[in-house]
Amino acid sequence: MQRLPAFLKEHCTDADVARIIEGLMVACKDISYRLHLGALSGVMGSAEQENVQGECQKKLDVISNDLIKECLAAMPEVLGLASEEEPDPVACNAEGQYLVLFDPLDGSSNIDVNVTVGTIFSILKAAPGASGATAATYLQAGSEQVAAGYVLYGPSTTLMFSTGNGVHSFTLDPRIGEFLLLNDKVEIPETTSEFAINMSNQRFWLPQMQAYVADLLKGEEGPLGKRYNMRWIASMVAEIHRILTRGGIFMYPYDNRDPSKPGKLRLMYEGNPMSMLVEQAGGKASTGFDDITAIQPEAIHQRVSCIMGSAAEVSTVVGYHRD
Ligand code: AHM
Ligand code: MG
Repeated sequence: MQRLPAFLKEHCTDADVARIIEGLMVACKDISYRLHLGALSGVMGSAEQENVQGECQKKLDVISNDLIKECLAAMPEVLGLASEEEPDPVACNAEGQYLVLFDPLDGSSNIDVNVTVGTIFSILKAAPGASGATAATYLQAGSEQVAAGYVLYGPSTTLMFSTGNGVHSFTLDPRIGEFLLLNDKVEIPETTSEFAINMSNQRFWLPQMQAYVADLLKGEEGPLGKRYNMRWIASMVAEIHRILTRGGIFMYPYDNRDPSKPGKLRLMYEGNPMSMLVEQAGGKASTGFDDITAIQPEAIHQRVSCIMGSAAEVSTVVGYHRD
């Protein structure tokens, strides 16, 4: 089985991007180790502080953020970073050309109950002369991403990434501390009968989304003509991993709980990187109205409505929004 460094050398045309992905994996291996020790690592529970979005941080959110930051700051290729856990972008090395945006530990409400979480990353190229400390440097559409991926910390630790030429999956072999290639061309089946959505928000959705899910629930007798099954892990990484493995549709759509937040998930380090992976694997990613990766971001922590997965099912949802 091919090791990650050899695979990157062979398949990634940009050596800087390859080094950044390898560097990120040093931090992710450390996070994986700590998560697998669980309560024995002494890092469970709340950090008793809030992030910029008013969410209560877990100790492991903070530790994971610090581990990744430390790794990236030491890399000459990295101009700056932006994180879910940092209010503002952080400048790294003035000679670097790349920006790394990340959610250090997504789905962290799952940590204390020993359920899958993950790290999500997106890599952008900075304009010449741009500053790593300025938000404007980072505000590029998802279609500009040069690479994106996630590391899933589940029963095994899996890396899934794309540098724009398909999606590749690796598993961490903890015996040798290396990511080994599992599948060099991950593809999402075009159709599905499995959906993932947090149904408790139903009354807050747009009428279009309410109509689509109502039709889903009608099964064989409804206009969609098939019986669907449902999953909800409350960990986007786990949800997208399932979809990249066997198809499906994941939705965290717009809701009007708080009109200032169009959806719960963040565009730049959740919506965009996951959209790149889904699209590179043959699926689709939309807000219901627009392609997620076409959105011109206005803020680092901007929210976005996410509907992504098997291409035919996402097109069906887009159809409900158009009509
Ligand atoms: P987080 O970045 O604070 O962990 O929030 C993102 C997570 C996603 O992984 C998941 O899809 C969603 O929040 C679950 O939210 P909810 O608890 O509302 O179902
Ligand atoms: Mg998150």
